[in-house]
Amino acid sequence: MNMKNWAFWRVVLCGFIAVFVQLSLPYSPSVQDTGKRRQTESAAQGLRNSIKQFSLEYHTFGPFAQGAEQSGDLWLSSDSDLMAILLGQNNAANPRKIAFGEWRDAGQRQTNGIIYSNSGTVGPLVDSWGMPFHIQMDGDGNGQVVDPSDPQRQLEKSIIVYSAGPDRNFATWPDNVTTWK
Ligand SMILES: [Ca+2]
Ligand SMILES: [Ca+2]
Repeated sequence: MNMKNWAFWRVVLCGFIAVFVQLSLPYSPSVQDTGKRRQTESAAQGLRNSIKQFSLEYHTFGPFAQGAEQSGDLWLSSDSDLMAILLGQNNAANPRKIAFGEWRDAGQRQTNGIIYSNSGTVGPLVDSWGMPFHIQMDGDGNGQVVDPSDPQRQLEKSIIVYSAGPDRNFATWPDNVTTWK
């Protein structure tokens, strides 16, 4: 092979590599998405465990009930009120001032952690896509909660937590991250 031919094939080869790299690019966000899903799954489980610990300590879901009751069970979101209770910053609801969990600061990206105000006040706990979690608790004590993905069904759970997933929409279930599936 002479030098001219080699130069030609080198250009062709580089072209192939460039096309190949471009074709592979759309796959990298999905790898990133897997990481985000794992973080969200672990935050959802952590949140569920911390509510469980709270109910074992105080033998009630009572403090979470304010304005959240629906057909006997409690439907909440991981808002600032809930997080302040779980972090021991609400003396009326959590008089022993116990922190029932640890969560990272969501930081400037406001994802995967607690969003704090400038003055350091606890805000909502958000998933990897910046949305708070939804939570259901067995407020009527029958050992079941309604399956939010299929309201005709009951789940044999006392606490469930779910994220809206990458599309940030709770109503679209295929991408949602849940503690029971
Ligand atoms: Ca129930
Ligand atoms: Ca969704």
